[in-house]
Amino acid sequence: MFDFIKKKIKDSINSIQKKLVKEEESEEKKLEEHGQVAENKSQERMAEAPVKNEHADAVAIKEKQAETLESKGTERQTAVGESEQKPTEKKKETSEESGKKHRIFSHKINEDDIAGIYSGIRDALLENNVALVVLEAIHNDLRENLVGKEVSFLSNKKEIEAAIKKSISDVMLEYPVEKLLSEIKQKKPYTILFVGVNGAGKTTTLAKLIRFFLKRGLKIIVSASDTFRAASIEQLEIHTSKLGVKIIKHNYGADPAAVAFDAIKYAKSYGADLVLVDTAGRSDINKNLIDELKKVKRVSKPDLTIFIGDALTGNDAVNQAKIFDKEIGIDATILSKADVDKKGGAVISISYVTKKPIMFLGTGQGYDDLVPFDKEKTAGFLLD
Ligand SMILES: Nc1nc2c(ncn2[C@@H]2O[C@H](COP(=O)(O)OP(=O)(O)OP(=O)(O)O)[C@@H](O)[C@H]2O)c(=O)[nH]1
Ligand SMILES: [Mg+2]
Repeated sequence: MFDFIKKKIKDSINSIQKKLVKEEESEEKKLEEHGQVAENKSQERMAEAPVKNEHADAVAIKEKQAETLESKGTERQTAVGESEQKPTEKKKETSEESGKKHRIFSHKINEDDIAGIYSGIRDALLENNVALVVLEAIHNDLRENLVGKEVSFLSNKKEIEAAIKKSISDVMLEYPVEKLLSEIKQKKPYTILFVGVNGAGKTTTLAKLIRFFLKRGLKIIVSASDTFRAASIEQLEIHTSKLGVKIIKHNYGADPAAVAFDAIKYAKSYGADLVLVDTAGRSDINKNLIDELKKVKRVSKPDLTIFIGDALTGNDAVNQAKIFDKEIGIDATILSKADVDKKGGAVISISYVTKKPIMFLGTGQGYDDLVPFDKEKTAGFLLD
């Protein structure tokens, strides 16, 4: 994930670094000129003095030159942060000199710098399907975090990287697994409804969650509420029999809401902790699908409705999530196929646009390929 954006972020940080090097070089040049003037003045003074002891004068000139050179050397060393002088050799700084060094060492980040950093990453984020509103939020956050900040020559890279990471992490919302598990404990049975377009990964993600919840000792009933797509019931049955959980099913064409109703009834009598309701998708979000899901939701009264989006589809997944939220109401998102998504735009945008947190990322086709979403870790991948 984020392969393309990573390079752009590095490039924009490097351009700030170059700017700092230029500033430093021009400050250094000024200091050198200052040193040269002092040297010339001292030579003029010596030339004007009466010739008493030529040898002593030559020594004095040499000493003066050495002193000037030494002080330049000290500044050069310090400017690259490699001062190896012993404390006893250190020349006492005047306040003017220390002010100059301070200027060499640090740089106050201004609007121009932010424009530079932002223009570098903006196009990359856009090309990677990050939504425009999300870009604006990242830009504002960068401004807030960085303008006026004094960065040192040596640490600026780290500080800018940290600010970019924070700005991107700030636009994402996460649904902690602990929160989900504690909610499940408080209601029996706890019903989760899975919605999304066809092929998004609903059934596979539901199967991964069976594994996840079984590992935590929870009793699960599955509702085969996709009665629309051919072979959908068999596909789910393969998973439930492999994982060893009970499935409630009707025939194809039956009312999906009635299946969910029966599954919840069975779960109550069986003392199950969880009911996971699989639903059908459609190639586009049409009225039939919305009406069907509205009815399933009305009948099953889920405690949680999760939108499953295919991360590979980028902005399409974000727009679908918006529609599902408006029409049916969603509480969280799981993005599947993050393992094959090189861009990462949906991951960055979806929670900002829907204001609903991301719960997990699907990272493969195996039952264990599901990782709790961690926004800081995710933003960290950008700078690896
Ligand atoms: N690489 C990868 N493939 C995935 C992931 N999640 C699902 N898939 C694959 O995506 C395809 C569709 O997954 P399904 O779970 O059948 O999707 P669905 O939303 O239930 O589709 P419908 O039942 O047709 O609505 C399958 O081939 C899955 O193996 C994932 O996290 N990574
Ligand atoms: Mg399915």
